[in-house]
Amino acid sequence: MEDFRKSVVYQIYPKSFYDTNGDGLGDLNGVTEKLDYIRELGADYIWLTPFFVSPQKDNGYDVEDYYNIDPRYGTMEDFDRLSAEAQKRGIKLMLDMVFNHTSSRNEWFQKALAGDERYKNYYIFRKGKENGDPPTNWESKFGGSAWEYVPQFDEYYLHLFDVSQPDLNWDNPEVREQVEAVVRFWMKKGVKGFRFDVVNLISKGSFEDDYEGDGRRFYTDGPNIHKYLQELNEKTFGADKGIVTVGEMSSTSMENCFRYASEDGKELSMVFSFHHLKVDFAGNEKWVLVPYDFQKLKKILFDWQFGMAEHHAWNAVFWCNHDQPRVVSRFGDEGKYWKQSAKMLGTVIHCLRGTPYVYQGEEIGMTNTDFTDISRYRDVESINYYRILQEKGLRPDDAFRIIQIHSRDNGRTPMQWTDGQNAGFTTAEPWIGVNANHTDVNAEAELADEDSIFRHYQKLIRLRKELDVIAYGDFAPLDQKNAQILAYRRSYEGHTLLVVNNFYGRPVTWTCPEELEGYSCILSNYPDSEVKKEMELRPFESVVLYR
Ligand code: TEU
Ligand code: CA
Repeated sequence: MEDFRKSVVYQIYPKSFYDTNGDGLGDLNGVTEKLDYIRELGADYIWLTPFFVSPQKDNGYDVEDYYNIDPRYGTMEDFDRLSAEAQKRGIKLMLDMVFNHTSSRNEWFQKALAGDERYKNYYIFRKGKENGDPPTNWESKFGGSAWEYVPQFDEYYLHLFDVSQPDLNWDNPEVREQVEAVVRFWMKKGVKGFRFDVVNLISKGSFEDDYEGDGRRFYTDGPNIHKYLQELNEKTFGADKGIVTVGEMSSTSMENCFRYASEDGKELSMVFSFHHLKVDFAGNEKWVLVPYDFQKLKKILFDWQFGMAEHHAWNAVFWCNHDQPRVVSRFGDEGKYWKQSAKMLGTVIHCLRGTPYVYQGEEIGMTNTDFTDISRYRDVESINYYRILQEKGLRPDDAFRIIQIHSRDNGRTPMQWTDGQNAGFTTAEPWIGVNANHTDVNAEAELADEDSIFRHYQKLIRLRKELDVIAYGDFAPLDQKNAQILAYRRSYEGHTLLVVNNFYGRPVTWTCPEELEGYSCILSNYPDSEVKKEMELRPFESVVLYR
């Protein structure tokens, strides 16, 4: 069985990774060309976000055809070559399966719209209310009502995301069979990993108005969710113990994750949860400007570490993905302590109990965008909310400031390969702007520097393979309430790891609650960290002690 506890996954957003045919869009051949870079980093898996045929309203999370490659990204031959070249280097591919919804251009939805009852039942159509309102007051995650009116039926269809992303009806057994067929198709092509997009939203509960929230409590971790996941597992990837799976769990509860990611293997290998990334929200409200809550961040991370271990379930651990702002800009310091804080944040994640995910560019310290005008943004969610915030009464400048901080495009600007034109990403006009800081922040410079963020990530990945305590150890918080420090202990078969991090740009003195007899410092982001009970931690200093 594949030991995913010793593995690290590198996430690629192909559109922004590397363009090989000069059309301004990254492509599959671009991934193939950069495989040696990923091998150098040391990752075991590449998670590729969707490259299937799609109108790209949501950059491929709107799938028109699950069996073919979008020509913008390449051909099936390109995919097969990528797969073979990755295999030569010991790298496995993890594909992104979007089954909560399809694109409205998907053949199934087109047949539904044409009135074919069989296909109408693939989706969720409902009559409106007596007064002509949509069936429920639920809000789409991208803004506005979650229902779209279809005049020819005098009915609405449900879309939890964009109007071009109708939700599939998983209660229809035929839909589940279709989904299983897709997974089996990609398994036959040798794929060894799957990430399932918003998979805890597939089982809808009752269609009621929500007077407390946006509707999510009626469809999140819904009534048949465990049944559907177990069935998918049994009929597809469960047959191959070498396959690793991760479910993206939107607004989930830890209790459900105990089951989604239980080590009994009946559902998935592991889960992404997002509570630790909502610490700069106001409750569930993302479109606000509030400083992040450090104590809350710690508490959520630690509660999940503890809870999942106690219930024999496995976490995916991460700061970044294609939906999140860049972590060095978010919880670090992209200015003066750029290097130190990026390394510190990497250390925090990689020494936790769970499988770490590195998102393209994180390993070179890429930052949020430098966009100063809304016309530079591409993400449907950002564009919608810029309008919605103004409709709610915000001044354009204030709305824009919120978009700058929270936009998903922060994570989607082109990978910065060099200090040259377009950061070496493309020879054409890139589909989304390149950050001007590529002159300083780029892979070439990182590879040339023995003390770089890249080299630090490389060490972290190597350490997970070398030290069982990182992969298998128990977790315990240290001095959890400390106002400035995030520290924890991992222990396994007589070995102990202490991970101590200063989250702020000012020094702090910290008395380690452990006796430090026999420990040595195996990793730090300063050249001269010492093993001392009274620690003088410099700005964003991070030390890993091992015994
Ligand atoms: O994202 C799920 C999701 O709910 C969030 O990422 C959401 O886009 C954001 O937090 C709202 O503020 C997944 C994919 O990762 C994302 O790229 C897709 O847009 C979405 O599903 C729909 O498929
Ligand atoms: Ca291209």
